[in-house]
Amino acid sequence: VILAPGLVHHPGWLDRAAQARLAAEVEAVLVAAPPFTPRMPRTGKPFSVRMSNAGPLGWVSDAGGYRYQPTHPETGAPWPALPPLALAAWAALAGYPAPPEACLVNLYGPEARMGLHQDRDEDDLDAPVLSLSLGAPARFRYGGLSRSDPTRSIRLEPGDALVMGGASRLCHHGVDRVLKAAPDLLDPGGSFPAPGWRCNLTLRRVTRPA
Ligand code: MD3
Ligand code: FE
Repeated sequence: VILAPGLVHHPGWLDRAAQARLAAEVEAVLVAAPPFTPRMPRTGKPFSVRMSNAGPLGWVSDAGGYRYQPTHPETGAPWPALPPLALAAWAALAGYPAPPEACLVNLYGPEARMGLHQDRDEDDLDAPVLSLSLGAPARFRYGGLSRSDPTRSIRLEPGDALVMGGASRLCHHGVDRVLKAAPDLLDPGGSFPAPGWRCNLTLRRVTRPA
């Protein structure tokens, strides 16, 4: 489903079995790189979203600013390898010859939100950004290149993929709220990382390929 030029929604791209396999891969990432609480530049105000990363580079934010770095901000360890299923999703959906360098893992509790912003900390703005959703559904909002442009929102469900490239690469976006999953007696184990929580993987190319 094309939401705007360059912004493509793939509902249900991962079936339940693939969601469970990806969740297991992300669980291993979180053991090697425990979630940290990012903070706003200058003010130090904590984000409501907790984060971790996989891949050669990870996105971090603290009082010093936003940046990509090769190591965990608290443990100092290199980020774990990119989850194989995330790499496979990039190969299938990104339409870009170079592999992703950063997989940001966003963990949303029931009250967590992400305000409207642009992703522009990457040197390579030709590469798309790929998002994969797990766990609870969420209300995702997107607008235009200017912060004051009108916005629309869609519901992102677990297993959905979203590709943001081309004319949409710098559009504003955010997460209004995490939603309650429809009761599912057949699969009470489908919640990741915990009941009522949402996990989003954001795959990005950071440096320009040689
Ligand atoms: C649309 N994360 O980490 S991913 C982020 O669900 C972030 O965790 C949200 O925004 C989340 O920066 C949304 C979807 C996304 C990512 C990048 C975009 C949508 C985008 C860049 C341009 C347009
Ligand atoms: Fe973003």
